[in-house]
Amino acid sequence: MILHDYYRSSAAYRLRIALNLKGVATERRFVHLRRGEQRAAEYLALNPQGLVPLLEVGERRLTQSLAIIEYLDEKFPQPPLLPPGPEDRAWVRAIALSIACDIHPLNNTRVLAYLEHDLGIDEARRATWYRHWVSLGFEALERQLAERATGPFCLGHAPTIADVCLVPQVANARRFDVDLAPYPRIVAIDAACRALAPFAAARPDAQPDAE
Ligand SMILES: N[C@@H](CCC(=O)N[C@@H](CS)C(=O)NCC(=O)O)C(=O)O
Repeated sequence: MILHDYYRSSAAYRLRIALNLKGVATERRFVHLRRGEQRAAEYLALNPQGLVPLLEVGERRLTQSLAIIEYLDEKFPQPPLLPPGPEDRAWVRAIALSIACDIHPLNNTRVLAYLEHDLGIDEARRATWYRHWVSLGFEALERQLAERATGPFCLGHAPTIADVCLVPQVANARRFDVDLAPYPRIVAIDAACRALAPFAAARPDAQPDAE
């Protein structure tokens, strides 16, 4: 398998965590997003969306981090990233999706670049935009987690797909100086996860392409 990756990509970070939890090694190719390598013809031929991560599995090319994580969970069932009960599965998927679909896309590189170059929004207002959408998402997440997250992780005593999505989003929030004080449950789950070797090895500054 070949993982197309970028150290600062939080969607790729999700996948690095999942691969580490599963103990699955891949070849790595790095796509430098700030230099625009995701828009190069040879990368678009692999992934027409021009996004990372991309996982090549033989002749097949898998895109979308959550779809790839579910693929890995089916292919390498241990340790499971989805809990056994259907209601619990729906719950952890909902946490993962609220991050991957409702928070992250509003603050993606190409969105921030559009605000800057096409709409002329200055850096201070772009930062306000960023923090607004993360805070709105985290407020709801903190309340949802308060209802169910009684163990160290989003659900129970082992990380799931919800934690795999939460940790990279918290890393992004820290990078953009989002005040995390109002979200003690999120901060505690993030700390519990990052104490685990598979999460630690996936962090952006531990990657070979980190600058
Ligand atoms: N929904 C996609 C999102 C992928 C995504 O947005 N990747 C970002 C990095 S975190 C990217 O490649 N951005 C390139 C760009 O914005 O030009 C997934 O979960 O895989």
